[in-house]
Amino acid sequence: MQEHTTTGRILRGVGGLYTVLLDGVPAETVSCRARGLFRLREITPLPGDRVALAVGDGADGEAANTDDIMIAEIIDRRSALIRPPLANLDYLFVTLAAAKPTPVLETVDKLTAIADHNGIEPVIVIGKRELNPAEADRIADIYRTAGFAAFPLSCHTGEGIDALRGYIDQNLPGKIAAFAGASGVGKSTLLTTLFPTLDLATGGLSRKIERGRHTTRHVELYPLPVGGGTAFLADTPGFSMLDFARFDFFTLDDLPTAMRDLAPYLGRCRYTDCTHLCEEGCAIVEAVARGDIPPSRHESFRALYAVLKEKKAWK
Ligand SMILES: Nc1nc2c(ncn2[C@@H]2O[C@H](COP(=O)(O)OP(=O)(O)O)[C@@H](O)[C@H]2O)c(=O)[nH]1
Ligand SMILES: [Mg+2]
Ligand SMILES: [Zn+2]
Repeated sequence: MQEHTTTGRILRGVGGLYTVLLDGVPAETVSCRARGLFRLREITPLPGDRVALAVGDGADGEAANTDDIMIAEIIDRRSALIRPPLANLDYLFVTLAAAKPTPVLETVDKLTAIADHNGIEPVIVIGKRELNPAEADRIADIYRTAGFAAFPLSCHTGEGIDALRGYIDQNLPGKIAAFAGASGVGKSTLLTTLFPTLDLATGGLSRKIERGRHTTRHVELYPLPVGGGTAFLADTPGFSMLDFARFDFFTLDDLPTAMRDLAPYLGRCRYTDCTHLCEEGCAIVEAVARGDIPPSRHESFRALYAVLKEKKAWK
């Protein structure tokens, strides 16, 4: 049998059957399985992976059925999350609300640290701004000072939406993104506002987590037009804060370097074994006192330090 290769991106994988968006125009998807060699190597292709496909030519020159196409190789996997199962996530939109529910910055800081540690760019979205504009802007300031892009906005008044849309159009073409945040902060509303073509009503991002005995949690990527390109939005029904927090090994030693506004001060403390909690001569504590590091970021550092010290590792 003749064979040629083509390339594409895995959009979903359920029960060993993958949906792959082929490169090229017009966009075309195929269903296929992975070669047995993946099982031998104990590597599982994941949504988000770029893959090479081996295509066997059927009798009429066309690939006749699913079995004539196989995932042959994973190309350049940059990162892989175990939970949610997703490869190459580029952007994590950490979503909270100015009010209803009350913002919890420690949770935001935990998510951003884990994302940063995994090479994922966190973007802070503060929704429901019209309920408390001063609070929304205060939070945005904290995260801009810490070195993140931050967008206070309201889906009800439309304020701030264009700024986020501009960021998305500029940065997301060709990238994989996900929205995380507590239930009720307004993620679904925002996604509908940003991407009207997304059909939230018929499943997709609003789908409930399937917890049945024979269903495993899976992620699906939705290709979306952004800024003249295509972004891949991860359907993450199971992304509670906790799920994200558990996705990777993360130790106490990783914490200071994973907080991007604290990291530049490392190595500048008086004592080499400084824990940066409250020590004399701590460069980080001094930077907080000067107003160069937002106090809430250091409070989160201390809280997360305590958790990590207790647990040794988040898993
Ligand atoms: N006041 C206000 N409420 C909003 C806004 N955006 C969404 N909501 C409301 O917040 C609630 C939760 O929204 P939803 O999108 O389902 O949140 P999700 O659980 O994060 O997906 C709904 O009642 C929305 O109408 C907003 O900009 N302002
Ligand atoms: Mg929702
Ligand atoms: Zn220190």
